This record gives sequence, structure tokens and C-alpha cells, in this order.
Amino acid sequence: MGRRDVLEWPLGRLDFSGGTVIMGVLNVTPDSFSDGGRFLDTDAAVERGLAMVNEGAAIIDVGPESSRPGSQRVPAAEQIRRAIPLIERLREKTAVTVSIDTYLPEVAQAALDAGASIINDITALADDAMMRLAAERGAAVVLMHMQGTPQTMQTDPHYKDVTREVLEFLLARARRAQAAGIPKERIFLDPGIGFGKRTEHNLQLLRDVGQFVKTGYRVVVGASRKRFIGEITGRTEPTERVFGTAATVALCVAAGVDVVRVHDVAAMIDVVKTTRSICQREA
Ligand code: HH2
Repeated sequence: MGRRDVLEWPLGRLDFSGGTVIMGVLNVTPDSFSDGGRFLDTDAAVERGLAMVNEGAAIIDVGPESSRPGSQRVPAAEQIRRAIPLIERLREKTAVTVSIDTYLPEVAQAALDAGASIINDITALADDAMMRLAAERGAAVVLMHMQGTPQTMQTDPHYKDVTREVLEFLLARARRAQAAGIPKERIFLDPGIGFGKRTEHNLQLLRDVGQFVKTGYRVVVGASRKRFIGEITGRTEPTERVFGTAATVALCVAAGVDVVRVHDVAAMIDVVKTTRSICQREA
């Protein structure tokens, strides 16, 4: 696998030939930490999704359940009700790559049927049924690291060596996924910024993000508007954390991260383009 390859889907493609691409966050939830309640209405969500495509997002990540610390679980039927009409409508209007942010196989299956191509699983395919589904359907998968669950993860996060532990976990899950028939080029690793991590852990993972890139798997990083940026900058409102987010995006692009998951697509596309131009990475 070359980092600069193209991933082909039954509908559309994901082109890495220009370097880092943007995954735009589209949460169809009442309670997401940053955009909760804004896109619960399908019309508003479709409009936001299309706007992000125009702004330069290569992937739209549809999230029907919040995973912020302390969030409540949402049953599959409700996740399907929130996500599927949106994915169908996006599909009618654009060939953009769609990912579904879920750890429930029923939801992922419905999303793939509706035209999604990537399963973004914050539990890194903990459920074997999810692994089988991805293998059978040729879907790409994002394997994310989390210590604990969203309900408990910020109670007492602890690591001896956060980068080593997160890398070991993700590499073990990636090997399992490959053994189940998911090809390496369709596996993305994500350190899970903010998922069972203190600020110092998030900063260490970002500092060491090049080690994830060196594994040869594609890498996703989602630091956008997260709480550690608020702790550093004193910005209590997530929408005020755009410049802090930009610092993380520039660092990720410079380190060769393949996908940055962000809310502020229009602003971050400029950060990506400028950093890419400075670094002029060759494959
Ligand atoms: N972060 C969030 C949700 N899903 N998926 C991946 N792969 N990586 C991440 O870092 C990640 C993720 C949390 O952010 P957000 O979707 O904005 O909020 P919420 O979980 O409250 O909906």
C-alpha cells in the first residue's frame, strides 16, 4: 500500500494523492459536545453535509450517537432513524465518501446499504459481528483507541507509556481485522484523542503521532474542538477552539497523518493546504 493511493468504493472513491484529507463531522444527535442539536433535522444535516463537501471535505462522518464523556447510549433503531435518511439524501446529491460513526453492527449495515463506505468504530471492532460485516462488505474501518467507555472513560485515565500502550492495542486490533479478511489498505488507526485520556496523554499522543504514521497503516486523528484545547487556551466554548484545533491539524499534516476529523472544514482546509505546501511530502 502506498500512502498516496486511491481507495475505490462501489460509489465514489477516496483519493490520497494530494496528502492529508479532511473528514467533516456531522453529528445528528441532541447531545454532542460541540454541534449537538444543530443537525437533528435531516434537512439541516443535509445542508451542512453538502456545505462541508463544497468547503473541501473528502469524507463526511455521520454520527448518530454522542460519545462525549458521560453520554448516554442510543438504541440501534434510533441511530438508524437519525442517520439513514441523511446518508441516502447525501448519496443522491454527491459522491463524497461517507463514514458512519457507530459501534453497532445493525447501524453500520444499514449505513453501508444506504451508501456509506467506512465504518468509524470507537470500540475498534470489539464486536466480532462488526468485523465480519466490514470484511464481507469490503468496507474500510477506523479502529479507535479508548480506555473504558464514554460513560466511565474520564474517571481515572491512567497509562505507564500512553503512546506504546495505544499503539500496541491498535496494532493488535489491526492484525485481528486483517486475519478476518479486511485488507490493510482499508484499515485506519486512530489514537482516540480525548477518549479516556488526560490532557498530558492527548499531548503526548499528538507529539508522537509520527509513530502511528510509521506503522504503515493509514492514520486518522480527531482533536477538533476537544476539551484539552479548552484547558490549554482557556476557551470554554467548543466553537471558540478553532485556532487551537488548527495547531493540531498543522502538526498532523506535517507528520503525514492521512485523515484529520474536524468540525470547521472551511478553516481547516486552508491549514491543510498551507502545511502541505510547506512540507511538500512526496509519497
Ligand atoms: N471523536 C468523537 C467522535 N467520534 N471518531 C474517531 N475516529 N475519532 C475521534 O477522535 C472521534 C470520533 C468525539 O467528537 P464529536 O463527534 O464532535 O462529539 P460527540 O462524540 O459528542 O458527538
